[in-house]
Amino acid sequence: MAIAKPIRTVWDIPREEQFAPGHSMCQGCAAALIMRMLMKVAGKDAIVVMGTGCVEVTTTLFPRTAWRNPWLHLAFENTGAAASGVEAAIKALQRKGVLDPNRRIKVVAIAGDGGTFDIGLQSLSGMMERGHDVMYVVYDNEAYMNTGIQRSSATPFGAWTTTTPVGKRMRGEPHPKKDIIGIALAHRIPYIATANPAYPTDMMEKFRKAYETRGPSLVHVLSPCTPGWRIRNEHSIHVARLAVLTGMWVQLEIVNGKPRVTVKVPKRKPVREYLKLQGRFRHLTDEEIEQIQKMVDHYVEEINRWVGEQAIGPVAE
Ligand SMILES: Cc1ncc(C[n+]2csc(CCOP(=O)(O)OP(=O)(O)O)c2C)c(N)n1
Ligand code: SF4
Repeated sequence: MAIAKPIRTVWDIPREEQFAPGHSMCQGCAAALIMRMLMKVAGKDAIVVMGTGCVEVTTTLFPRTAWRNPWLHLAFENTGAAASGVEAAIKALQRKGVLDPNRRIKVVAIAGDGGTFDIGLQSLSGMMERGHDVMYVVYDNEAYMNTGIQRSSATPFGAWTTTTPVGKRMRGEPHPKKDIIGIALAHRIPYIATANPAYPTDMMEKFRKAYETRGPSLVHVLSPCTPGWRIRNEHSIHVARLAVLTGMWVQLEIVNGKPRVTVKVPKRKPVREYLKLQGRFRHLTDEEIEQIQKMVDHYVEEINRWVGEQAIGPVAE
């Protein structure tokens, strides 16, 4: 039985709220929106397993909680392992008849980019490799935000963070972003997607499909962070959309290894438009922006070749 109806337009978005207001996320935080939309789709029968990060520290200020679902807090490094354990326990209880075997109870694991790309990578890998029936959502704000904006391996090339400062010896993050989708692909899991809160119905439909998948699924969501990206509160969704329109972020869905682009961009905007709104890129020179443009052009070429069509077009000013 389908869990939620397909989400094609805003009219399909469930009205029920499983994520309560009153948390302490920053104004303009995209992760707050992402969690609200995720939980609308997941509904009442999800068990949330969460690694340490902004979402966790801001939504569970003792003695209150914003989660109307069963919720388990994990250390940074073991979100995937704990999610696997909860899923195995559900199976065992259903087998013994303690829980209704026909009830679809799904484990939803949530972690930041630091908790996923870096410290939690081994436990995520184990979860995917063993084939657990877990939906894993990584909200990627591209740094360790709740501890004060330290870089992660998801921080993009050239971005300022407190551990990739801008000075004589360093010009922000020196490495390109780690390819978490490539890592998930190597595990041959049935459902992988990238999503973005500027495209809410696309994002929620991906959450729905990931939730419905039997076996491991991973949704990688771009999550603009107002203090960490040095953006105005009211710009977070605008910036998220520019990530797609410039080709910095491609909206992908990979079902059983077959990729497609869900939001095509026939004419791409120059990356400068994405970078110029963000204080973390303020120091970049014209040459450095050109270097990032070339990196994005190359990435877009690779994606187009992979999906077998020109899903993302050339830069048109
Ligand atoms: C092994 C370990 N090292 C360091 C920490 C401290 N710590 C807690 S949350 C966090 C950063 C989390 O970053 P990310 O997963 O990107 O989430 P965000 O805060 O950006 O939402 C760190 C370093 C920890 N809890 N455990
Ligand atoms: S620091 Fe960033 S990710 Fe964390 S709550 Fe604030 S806006 Fe959201």
